[in-house]
Order: sequence, then structure tokens, then C-alpha cells
Amino acid sequence: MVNIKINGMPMSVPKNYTILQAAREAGIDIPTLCYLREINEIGACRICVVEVKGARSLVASCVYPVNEGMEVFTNTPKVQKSRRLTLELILSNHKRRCLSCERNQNCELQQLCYDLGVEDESYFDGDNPETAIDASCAHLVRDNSKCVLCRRCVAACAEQGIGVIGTNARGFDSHIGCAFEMPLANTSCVSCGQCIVACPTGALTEKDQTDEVWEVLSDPEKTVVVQAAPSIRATLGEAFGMPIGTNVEGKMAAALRRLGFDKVFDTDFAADLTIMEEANELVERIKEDGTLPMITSCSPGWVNYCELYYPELLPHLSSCKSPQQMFGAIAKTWYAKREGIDPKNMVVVSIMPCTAKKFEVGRADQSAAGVPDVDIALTTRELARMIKKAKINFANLPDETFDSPLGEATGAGVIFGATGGVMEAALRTAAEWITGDPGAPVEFKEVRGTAGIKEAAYQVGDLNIKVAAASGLKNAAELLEKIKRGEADYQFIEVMCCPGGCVNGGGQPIQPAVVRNNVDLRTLRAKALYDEDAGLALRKSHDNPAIQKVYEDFLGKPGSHVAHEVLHTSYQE
Ligand code: HC1
Ligand code: SF4
Repeated sequence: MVNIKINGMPMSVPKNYTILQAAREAGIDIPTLCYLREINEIGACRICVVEVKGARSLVASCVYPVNEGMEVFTNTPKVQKSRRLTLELILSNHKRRCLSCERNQNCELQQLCYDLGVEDESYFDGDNPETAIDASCAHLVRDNSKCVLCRRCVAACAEQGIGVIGTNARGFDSHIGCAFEMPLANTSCVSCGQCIVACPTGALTEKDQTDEVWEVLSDPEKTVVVQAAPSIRATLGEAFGMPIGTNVEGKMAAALRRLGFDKVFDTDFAADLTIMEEANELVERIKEDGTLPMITSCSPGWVNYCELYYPELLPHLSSCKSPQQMFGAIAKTWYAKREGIDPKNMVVVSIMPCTAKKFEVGRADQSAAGVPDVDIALTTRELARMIKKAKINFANLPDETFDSPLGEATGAGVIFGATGGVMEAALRTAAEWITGDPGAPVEFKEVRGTAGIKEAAYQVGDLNIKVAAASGLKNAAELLEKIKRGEADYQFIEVMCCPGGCVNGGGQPIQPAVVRNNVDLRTLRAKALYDEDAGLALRKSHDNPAIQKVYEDFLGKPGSHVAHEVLHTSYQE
């Protein structure tokens, strides 16, 4: 520990602390812009400067270590003037279209300008560098005229082990882009959207498809059904100012109904269906000496990664479509037939925490009824924008339920949204199928939690099943390298592209850095899902009566020919 003073207040802090960390402990959040804890700690933007007694100039508190006897001043006029000057310089070449910007009222630059008293946005106006908009991908748009060069996106992409964006050119012409100014679509970007949630401004946004949804909702020829992914209920409330981890499942269903969707369904139903197929595939691979370990295939950023970076390991991927796609496939085949709807007139919209889902809907081999399984994938943020635009009073909505039958789900489907959840859900079913014991365990807590890689071994009947779950692509790569070296004796691996799983997806509500740096977002959001699961009567996918009905009426049994036609897919090397 070292003894320091902050604004004259004595305190003791661990000696490996930065000034920023020490101030936080004293109850002072020094403003930051480029700083993202453990991801981007580069001290570049100079917003977090403070005065240190005896130092020749102001220091960047996010990287400056404390030392014995140090005296720090966080808000002197000199500090305030410097921060304001930095902001005025940033604003001098910033496209100040705040009123129409998607990040209006959720922009860290806007908030800093307000908090730090910037009164003249145009003080240093002058030449502006030429900027281009990159809208080449299905999932995102980069508008560098709103970029503040904080490099948080670059760091987030590198953190995923991808690194397809960086700073191009120098000085006045510096800008974020891909190598050789290639459009993002021509790179090995996996569409995870982690760069978007790292962006403090409106420079990176998802490709907005809400207008397409408004169009179909007003088309009387179309039956528009919506599905909401497992993790949306744990995060949508944040867009309406509710505490992180509030479960808004009932209000979400009510809001979707008030937006005009003909049927309000739940991706959790399809998550249960995925477990039926995936657990069956796992048991088959184990019994028939198939390729092991089998790896989950529901996270489309992960599937992209495997195809682009580890094509030699594709035989390990489960052939199951993701729940999003299984939902669309069942909706447009079994359900459409049952309801007498022509699948060509059915529009399936999904609400996803994930930008890669926008890419996934366009994949080949995902058209069970001869038309795409899913038509439009919106992010949680896009849904929130629609609810706000429609002036639906979200906080005061009653709790409603999903429609039947594609809205019926078990707790196994709910926990898909957290890292380790798919694994646990599959184990619940596999354990009962292998042992034949309905009393087989429900909870597999070793695969819960936000550690990047989790491992466990379970004795199931005569089998010792060794499993691992990885979230974040760097962690996934570690497991994949182990497989390549022949050192991975697992039977089953779950990989989620985003660190922490879908609760932390690239399409989720954006929390500012001050929250991301200090609150365990992933754990709070995941807790909402585990709590819901714990309170449900049905917690194993195969116990879902709606799933049983689909097999009875249409699919036969898991792994059947029809199931393969409708619910399974292939990958591209
Ligand atoms: Fe996910 Fe999945 S859990 S991938 O994280 O398998 O996106 O929430 O919808 O499809 O069910 C995402 C979440 C989601 C799929 C499911
Ligand atoms: Fe990198 Fe993911 Fe952003 Fe693509 S979407 S640039 S892979 S962080």
C-alpha cells in the first residue's frame, strides 16, 4: 500500500494502482474518453489529466501510477481548462449532427462537453479531413466524421484476436480503417460488433433495419412474426433507464405486441429445439466414434471465425443451425402449414443481442421452406428505438406472455444467453438420455461464470464427459490450438463469440465506459437469466410440451431425415 492525498484527502491504496483507480476509490470518477479498462489503456486522449504536486505538466491519470506521498488534484481550474481545450479541438472536426445521431443522449463526447462546460463547439473550426462512410458489411456502418480517434474499437477488435481495423495515415489525416483502405466486407471481420459497443460516439453503429420492419408491419399481405433471443429480456430494460440485470420479459412481450407483430414468439423455444438436435448429435458422435470434441454452432460470429481462421476444424462444428435460424425454419414450415400461411407471405423478424445475426440470416443453406428462414435481424438497440419511436410507455406496460406454441420454453432455453448456458442446457438433456433417469442433475454450475475458459468433467452413466466453454474469440483460439495439437480430450465445447456470451453481444444496449470500467455487466445480466431458470417448473428442453408436439407432428425424432432437412446446415471452407 502507498499513502497519497487526493484533493487534500489522505488515503492508502495498493501500490499497483493508477491515479484513476485511486480516485474512484475516493468516490471521484475522473472523466475519460479513450480509456476502457483492460482493453484500451493508452493514455492518448488527455481528457483524464490531473495535477500532481511537483510534476512538470498535467499527467494522464488512467496510466499514471500512484507512489508514496503523491498529492493529486483532480479538478483545479488548470485541469478543467485543459480538458475543455481538448474537447474543443476534438469538436473542431467532428460532425456535430447530434440531434439526428443514433447516439444522441448516449454519447460520451456529448456528455463530457456538457459536464465540462464546453460552450463554443465551433471555437477551433477550420479545415476538415475528408472522411468516408463504410457501409460494406451487413452488420455495421462506420462514419469517420463522428470518430474521435480514441482507438477503443481498434483495441476491442484486437482483443477478439481479429485486428482488422487500425489507424491509417498520420497527423491531420489519421483515421480508422482497414489495411489498404479496404472496405470492411473485404476483410476477415467476423461481424461480432464488439467495436460498436466500445465506441463512445456515433462513429460505429449497427446497420439500421427498423424501416424495413415498419414497412412489413404495415403490409396487410404479410404475417409478421417476431422472436426475441434469450438475452434480450436481461438487457432491454437498460435502454429505458432500468437497473442492469432487470428481467423485462413480460414488458418486452407487451411492447412487441403493441408494435403490431402478429405473433410474439420466443427464441428460447428454438433454443430448446437446438438442444434436442445438438444433444442427440453429441450422443451419436460419442457412440459412433464421430469427430470429437463437438463444438456448438449457435454463435454466428464464432462460426464466421471458424470458417475464416480454422477451416480445418469445421468437422468439429455441430451441424445444428442456430436457434435464430431453427426458429425461422420451424415457423415457415410446420407452423405456417398448421396455420395455413404461405411461407412467402410470412416475415420472420428476430430481436438479437448480436450484430453477426444480421450476417447469419443471409447465409447459404438456411432456407428450409425455400425462402430465407429469417428475414430481418434487429439488435436490442434497434428494438428499443422502435419502442421509443412508437411512444410505447415501456416502464408502465403490463407483463404479458409470449404466444403459443413457438413462445413456450424451458429454463434450458433461457440460460442460452450466458456463456456456459448452451453447454449446461445440453448436459441436462444428454445426462437424462444417457442414464434414462428423469432425476438426472439439472444444474452444472462449473460451466457458469464469466471466466474466459471453463472446464469440467462429469460422470454420466458409464461415460466420463469432459467439457469446456470459451467466450471471446481469443479464448476460443486457445482451445482450438489445443485441439490442433491433439491435447484436447474434451467431448464437447461451447464457444460464444462475445466475451461473456450473448448478454455482452455487440447489439446490446451501450453502457458508457464509466459503467463498463466499474460494473461487472456480464455477471449482472447473466444473473437475470439464471434467476429466471431457477424459478421455472420446466428446466430441461426435452420436457417442453411444444417441442414434443413438433416432433410428434412433424420431425419424428431428433436427428431424423426431416430434422436434418429443416434444422441442420453446412459450412464453407
Ligand atoms: Fe444468443 Fe442463441 S444464445 S446465439 O447468444 O444460441 O445472438 O441471446 O439468440 O440463435 O437462443 C445471440 C442470445 C441467441 C441463437 C439462442
Ligand atoms: Fe473487429 Fe468484430 Fe468490429 Fe469486425 S465487428 S471490426 S471483427 S470488432
